[in-house]
Amino acid sequence: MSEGGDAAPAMSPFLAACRCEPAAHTPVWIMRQAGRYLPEYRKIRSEVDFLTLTKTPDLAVEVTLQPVRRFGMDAAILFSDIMTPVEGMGVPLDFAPGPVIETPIRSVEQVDALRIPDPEEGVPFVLETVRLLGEELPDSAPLIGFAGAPFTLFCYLVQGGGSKTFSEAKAFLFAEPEASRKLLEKLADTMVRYLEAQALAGAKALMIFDSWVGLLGPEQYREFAFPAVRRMIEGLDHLDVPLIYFPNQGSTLLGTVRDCGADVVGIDWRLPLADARKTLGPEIAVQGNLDPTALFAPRDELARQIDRVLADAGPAPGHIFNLGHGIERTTDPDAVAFLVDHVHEVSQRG
Ligand code: 1CP
Repeated sequence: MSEGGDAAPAMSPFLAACRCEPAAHTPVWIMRQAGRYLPEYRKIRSEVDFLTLTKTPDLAVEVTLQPVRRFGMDAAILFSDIMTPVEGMGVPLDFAPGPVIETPIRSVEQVDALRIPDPEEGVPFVLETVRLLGEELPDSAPLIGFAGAPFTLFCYLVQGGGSKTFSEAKAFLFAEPEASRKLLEKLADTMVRYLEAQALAGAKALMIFDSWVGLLGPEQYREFAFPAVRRMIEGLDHLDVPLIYFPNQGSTLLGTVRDCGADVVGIDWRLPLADARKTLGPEIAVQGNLDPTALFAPRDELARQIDRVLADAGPAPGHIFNLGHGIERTTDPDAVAFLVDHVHEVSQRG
């Protein structure tokens, strides 16, 4: 493994890469690294439902630590969900297994009725989990706090649940632009407070998931989703923690994304990292972007795919290895172990 050595940088490889500074090796973690592909996660989930798991700090800490322990990940990600803070806004929430909202938001009156909650009151269990993780995690695996981007949260709130197209949510943007903008701003302001609270509780980096933004054309992105995420990032600028923005399936939007203010941009597998780097420039780090299904390939092919991602990222600092989206639940954990070890070995820099 790659820890130690007299000249080891004071900063963890993950935090160094976030700041485009040289790291001892390319850091690696994977989206949805805590979850159902791990038998130790399934064991806990067989005893409690998902909401209980997110609301019980000891259990949330345990499942956050599981992949760090098993694989030696270079970062941990808080075990929670992007929808968790929405309950405190006054929106009752269920999971089956994705988020379900009984009364979707479809009017300006419903938008006006939403609260911007104090995180210590709305989600004390999340902040307690973050605090406990600060005691448990090694310095080599800093904690990433996270939130949903306003547009992605908007998708669930207006649609009422998961969808392949989020047509109702997108239709609302076109039909009710003013109410939409109001909702997006309210979500941005709520998420600023939520992420700020996570950083104050000890999160070392913050990630904003824009999972559904690839459904938008460039004009709707620039008019609605982008200003809201930019507002969010501006609101967090005063914090001394790196900000990661992940515009999933957003390769055609990267020219706009470049100006969002994030330190790191997550890239899905549809765009080579070299192209992303060209658009984003040398001062923004990239995170990604192995196709999650590559983990089902024989080891030699998996190694080849990993090497290609590393080669695409190039020798400049500022690459955090990750999948291009969340890990599939049928993935063999041994393939993940191979991935982490291979990235560490190949990218070792003394
Ligand atoms: O065990 C279970 O049944 C629950 C499955 C599950 C898990 C493990 C859900 C429901 N959420 C989570 C945890 C989670 N969600 C994490 C922390 C774990 C980790 O990464 O290790 C994070 C960061 C999220 C974020 C999240 N939730 C996103 C953004 C990231 C992405 O994958 O794009 C989204 C879109 C959600 C919504 C959601 N929550 C759960 C599901 C199954 C879904 C997506 C399904 C849908 O849209 O219907």
